[in-house]
Amino acid sequence: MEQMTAHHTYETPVHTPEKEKPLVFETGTHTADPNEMPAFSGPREKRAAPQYARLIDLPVIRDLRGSLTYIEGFHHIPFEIKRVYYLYDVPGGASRGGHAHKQLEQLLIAISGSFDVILDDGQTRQIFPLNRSYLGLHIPRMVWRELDNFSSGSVCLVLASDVYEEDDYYRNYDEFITEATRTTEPGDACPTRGST
Ligand code: T46
Repeated sequence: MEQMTAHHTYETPVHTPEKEKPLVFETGTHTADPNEMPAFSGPREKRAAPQYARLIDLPVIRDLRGSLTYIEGFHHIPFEIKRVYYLYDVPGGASRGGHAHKQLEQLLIAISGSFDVILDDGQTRQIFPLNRSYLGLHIPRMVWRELDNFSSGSVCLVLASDVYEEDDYYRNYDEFITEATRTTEPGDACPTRGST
């Protein structure tokens, strides 16, 4: 088995589709709640705070030529993939994000290098350090996100559930918080779903 690099903070077993193993997520800043699996039941994934964000351990095929990871919509992640984009050439000290989506769901992967994702659902704010190309962070709708601490040469791959739509963004934190805290159930704060 390939050794983890110095940046590795998760105790994550290598995932091969034919050999399922229990998943362990442990870092200084990240606590995963192993209880109560959500409706989506991909290969192996656990709920983590904020309550509706999840780290998903993606399949890895390793052989002497290297490693291959694949992602199928509605199989490994709980949505159909309608858009792919990636962030790269991020200068040292720069941050991205600073918004939430009304409907969009995304999976973020540190395809190369590392960066931190700070998530805030209006109740919980937590840092997810990403540094593994087989580890995806699923961000459901109505979660504020900020990305920073990009390492040199890092690449953030994003799989999105829909095409780009500026109207889907909350780019003002106060507006987001007003809407997110208006409903009683976290993650169910989307105005287009009829919450009042
Ligand atoms: C997110 C983080 C991780 C497009 O025209 N099409 C696109 O698909 C996207 C994603 C962006 N754009 C335009 C909109 C802005 O004029 O590109 C410009 C930069 O977008 P933004 O400031 O939203 O970029 P980030 O890196 O702050 O955020 C992006 C995504 O927008 C967002 O959904 O979660 O990456």
